[in-house]
Amino acid sequence: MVSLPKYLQVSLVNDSINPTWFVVMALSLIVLSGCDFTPTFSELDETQGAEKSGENACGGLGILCDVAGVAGQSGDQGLGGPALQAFLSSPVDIAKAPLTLSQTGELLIVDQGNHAVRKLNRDGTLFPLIGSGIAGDENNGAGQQLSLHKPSDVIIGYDGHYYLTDWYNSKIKVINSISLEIMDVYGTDIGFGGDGGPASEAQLNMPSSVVFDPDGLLYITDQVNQRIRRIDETQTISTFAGGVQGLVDGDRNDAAFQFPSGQAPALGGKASINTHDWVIYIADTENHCIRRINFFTNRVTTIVGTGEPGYSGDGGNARSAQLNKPTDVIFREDHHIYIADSGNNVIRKVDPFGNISTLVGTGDPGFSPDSTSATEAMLHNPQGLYYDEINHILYIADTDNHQIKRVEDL
Ligand SMILES: [Ca+2]
Repeated sequence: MVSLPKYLQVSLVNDSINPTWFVVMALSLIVLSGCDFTPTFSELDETQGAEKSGENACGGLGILCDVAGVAGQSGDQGLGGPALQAFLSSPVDIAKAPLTLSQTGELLIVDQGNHAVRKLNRDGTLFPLIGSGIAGDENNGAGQQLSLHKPSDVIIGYDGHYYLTDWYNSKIKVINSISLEIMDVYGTDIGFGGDGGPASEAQLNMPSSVVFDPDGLLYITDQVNQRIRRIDETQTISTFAGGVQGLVDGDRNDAAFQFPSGQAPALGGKASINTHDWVIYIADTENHCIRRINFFTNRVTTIVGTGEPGYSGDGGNARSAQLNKPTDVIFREDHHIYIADSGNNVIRKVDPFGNISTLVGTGDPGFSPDSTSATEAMLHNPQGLYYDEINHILYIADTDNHQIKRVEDL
């Protein structure tokens, strides 16, 4: 057991390295408890003293609903109260905590401008979870005693712990979801180095997101280093794909990506994984494309976009369509993908046949009243997505509106 990463140790101890176990556990608990993220009127009525203003009855297929934050207003006020009246600052990512944890399926929000991760409880109340709110890299304690610097992404590992991408610190922090203490840190300081050695001693350059493959190996979009790094079962880090700036498909060792770089670059290159088919999807932000890495063929393929920025192609094949600085892409189990087409202020959707459409947004930056039809509603530079497979809800980090929104989509 000695140098195994924590997530594999837990899995092996439980004799359950197969991620299917985890999904089945989560599904069965959801079924048993009948949990849905959105509280109903009756649930709130039963909760003495609950803030009625914290819930949101908005809903319906294709209707865009507010989840947290106040439209167009950045800040950190209102924690401990209704999320719809609390302030966020440039939120960029969302994840839903599994019901196998002691918590109850709450939503995690990466509140980048506040250097923090917030927790949205099922009753609609927003709480601080990780981060002091002051930019830094302190590790003296747990939860709010830790400091972060512009975190960009969070996922929940097969071990149930949080894998937080601390973007401006160029580190991946593994945070115990119960004690909220740091368990592991990958990356020492900004730069490039350490391939072939321990991930804890390597250098990353503004990593923007992490994903796990079904074997529990961790993949990092190492944004400014223009590559995907991999941490294997011995905690050794290597370059998995890319390494130079460009738009080159083919063998993953020769492929090239173009993620934002330079002084204070924009966020880019977030990825997600299709664990059924062993495919990683990458928002190749400055190539205005979505790329795919197939684990079996070891090839990188461009699947959405022409390479030129624009907003075109809805109703046709995604490969001929134009995107503008996509930041995030997520996969749905029935082989749809969603794209945070950030520069176009919209969310695009690609069906299993490769046809692209716009699910949310008009193309114009702005915001709209709660309960607006998604195709008539406006977003402003959305940079993060999460799809809740159980409830068919797409969550959107509407970054420049400082809000989290949701839309039901089948
Ligand atoms: Ca994420």
